[in-house]
Amino acid sequence: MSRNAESTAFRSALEVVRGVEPRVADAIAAELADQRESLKLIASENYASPATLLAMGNWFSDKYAEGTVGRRFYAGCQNVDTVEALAAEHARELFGASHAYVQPHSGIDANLVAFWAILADRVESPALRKAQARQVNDLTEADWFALRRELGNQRMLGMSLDAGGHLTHGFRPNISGKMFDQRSYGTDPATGRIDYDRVAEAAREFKPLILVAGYSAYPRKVNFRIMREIADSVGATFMVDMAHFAGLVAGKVFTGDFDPVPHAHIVTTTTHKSLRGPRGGMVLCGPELADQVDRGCPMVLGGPLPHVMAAKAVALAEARRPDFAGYAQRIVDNAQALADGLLRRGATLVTGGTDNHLVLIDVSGYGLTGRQAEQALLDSGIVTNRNSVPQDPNGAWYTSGIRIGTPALTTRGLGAAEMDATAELIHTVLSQTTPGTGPDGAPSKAKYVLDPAVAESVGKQAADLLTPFPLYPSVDLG
Ligand code: DSN
Repeated sequence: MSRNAESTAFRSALEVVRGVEPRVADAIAAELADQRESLKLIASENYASPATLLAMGNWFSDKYAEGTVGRRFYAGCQNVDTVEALAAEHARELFGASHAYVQPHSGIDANLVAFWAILADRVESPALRKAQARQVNDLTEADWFALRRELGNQRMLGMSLDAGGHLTHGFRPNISGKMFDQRSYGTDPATGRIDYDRVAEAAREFKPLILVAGYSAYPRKVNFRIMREIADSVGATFMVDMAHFAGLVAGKVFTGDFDPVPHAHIVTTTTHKSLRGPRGGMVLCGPELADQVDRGCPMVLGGPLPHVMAAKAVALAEARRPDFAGYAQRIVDNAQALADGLLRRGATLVTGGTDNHLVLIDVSGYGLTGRQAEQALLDSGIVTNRNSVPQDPNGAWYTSGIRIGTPALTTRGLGAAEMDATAELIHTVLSQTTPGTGPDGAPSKAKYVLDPAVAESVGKQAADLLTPFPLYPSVDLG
């Protein structure tokens, strides 16, 4: 598409929206301006292509399409079938999976689909078999009671939250923490890395139905071959949530033992992080779980979002192009340059570095909580998020860490030199911020003191760093 066509498309769309509710059109335009101006280091965010964004804004949004391709609960789904089948085909080809389910609306939804599929496949329940044989009307009260009892209290072993695991891997704020009897594996306190012997020991003791690997704040590769061996040794189903690093798998940066697809029974992901697609989720699996996975809607999902599936098909087609591999490698190169720059300036990094797209700074080395650091960086035009570090003394709200990631800035075109300059800006802010006090003069985990002149100067340097790398250069809203 020419630059002119992209500008025309977005301008026209805004003009139409402005005719109905101008405040929405203004907010959309303001969001682009804000994104253009911020040094975005949120590890889970990215910038989807104009083609991906445009594929979402259309009449596919008007269509109900519960069910799956060729087997819908509504008539007239032939065009939805086309885009869903295309998205699934691109996903299968890209990741080498035998089955892809592209309906989940988010990563949480994708994980719920996977949990249901594993429970339905693994738990021996005569009541469940009856229900699956579509004899729901034959189920007695006692059957329903047995079904709830048999499906509940199953065991899940996943990575602990403060070691970088995700809420949906069996933690209380998510339904998985209420559905499953959960135990977690942490990381080695000396290295910050997964200790596979300890995972194996926990699996032997706990005998989980599901072993989950995957993370949202662990800066290292995971050896999925070893994790599968551990799962097999206790008869667990091995599930990988690759939401954060799907782009590195797609771009063949993570291969062999580090590619989850050949090793896991089931893999879930989001499509909007390093994969650079629309906001949504996806499940990949082999034939043995495919039938249960395809029951995702209406079993645990609301009606599919065909406009988002259209955008998934576009983004996955983009990820199959040869240049995506170069992009994926640059994400990791940039994260390593950022980590090196921070280490050289004296920052403490969890695990001492990174081999993926993210870096976790332990800001207690600067005498700060994660919350203080996050806000001080934000005042200076640097967008990050606070995150727990292993055995975090400040808990999950204030935290002791700042998580930074490179997928978004890499999409903009920033490289190693700019990563070093970014490390300098982060270090300047963190080393010049001091903890503040509450109204009673007591030390505060939230308040901080940063000279506004420092924040302003860093903000200006951050903006200068971005100037040569315009975001959506093809889009001029006039
Ligand atoms: N919210 C995502 C992240 O920031 O990692 C994961 O759910």
